[in-house]
Amino acid sequence: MKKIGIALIGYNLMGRVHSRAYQDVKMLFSPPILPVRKVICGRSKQLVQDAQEKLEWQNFETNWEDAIKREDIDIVDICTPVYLHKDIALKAAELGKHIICEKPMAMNSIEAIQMLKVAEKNKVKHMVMFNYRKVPAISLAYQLIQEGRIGKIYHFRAHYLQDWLIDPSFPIYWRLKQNQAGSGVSGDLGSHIIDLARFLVGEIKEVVGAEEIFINERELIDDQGSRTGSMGKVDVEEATLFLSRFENGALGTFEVSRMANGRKNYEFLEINGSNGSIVFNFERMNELQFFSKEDPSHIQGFKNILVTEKHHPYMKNWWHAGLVIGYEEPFVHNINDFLISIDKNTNPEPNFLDGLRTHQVLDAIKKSVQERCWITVDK
Ligand code: SOE
Repeated sequence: MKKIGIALIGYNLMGRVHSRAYQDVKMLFSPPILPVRKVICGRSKQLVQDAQEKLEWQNFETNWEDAIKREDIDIVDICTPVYLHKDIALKAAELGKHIICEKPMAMNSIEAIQMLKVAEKNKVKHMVMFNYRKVPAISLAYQLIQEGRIGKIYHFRAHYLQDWLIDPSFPIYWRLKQNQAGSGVSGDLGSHIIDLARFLVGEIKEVVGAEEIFINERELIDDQGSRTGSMGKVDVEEATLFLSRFENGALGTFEVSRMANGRKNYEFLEINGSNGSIVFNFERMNELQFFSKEDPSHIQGFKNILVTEKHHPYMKNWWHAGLVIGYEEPFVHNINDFLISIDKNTNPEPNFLDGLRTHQVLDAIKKSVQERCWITVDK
């Protein structure tokens, strides 16, 4: 059996999710190449050592360059704050290593273009971890749209809402700093629904947006993560709304927020077409609602499809019909697809071009907010 060595850079939430995904893909899927958790990397020796033990990695490093240059590493998996993505990805590509990168891919589209070019030049495989694409219900929605079951698409409507910034005493950590995260909620949550919009409906032509910071000052923390007692200015948006026109004529409505009280991870989308509609809510991620105008009129209405059958996308490797899956599984699907693409020498999806297209939409939203008008997405 072919094996492939992984270096994981970052051990927080995404590092933990990716670590489990490597384990699950090995145990439950039949990837053509077996991923081996060779080395995990993070700045704090104590924390990375704890993570190495708990997440079962063979070694640890505290310097990412040392981790990725190792001979036994073939895939570099980037789960760091956003401002580090570009340098790690460029170095990994130059060393000929394949790359998996968390979203948003970069600080902006200028960095994203550079990353794409260098990965292509060095002929390495690249993936952006837009996990929601690989939720079986979303893959089924894609299939229904491709089969023409909802007809010509008129509307795409999406919200992605969380509430962890509602507490004014929540401090400024890296996700609330422009120079480390690149943007606020737009890049973090908006990038997911922009990716889903592109995946399900098509390219976005133009946008008009509004954004807000409701709590302008929050407590600063030091390098160790301890509160300092001094206040700092929040420089990334907490909520963003935007409208879009797609190249195929559909209209889009998007809303993302970290200030939507009571909403923990409410990712909702609805697509209306000439022949039917589709509704997805991540809180019920094993279900897809489908309305078809083809149904006889006396039984027309939204039907709820439980997407757990063996014939549903990605479900044949999981349990049996009716046994639902959760947040982590779509990461397993992405990693399995990535390993297949390395083996077959094909292009994995979503890849750095998808990451770049998302950034081009994010940049257009930012410009629209600044100029208070519609902006054409620059491709
Ligand atoms: C933010 O709270 C976050 O962890 C995002 O960064 C992830 O991409 C999303 O899947 C869940 O929420």
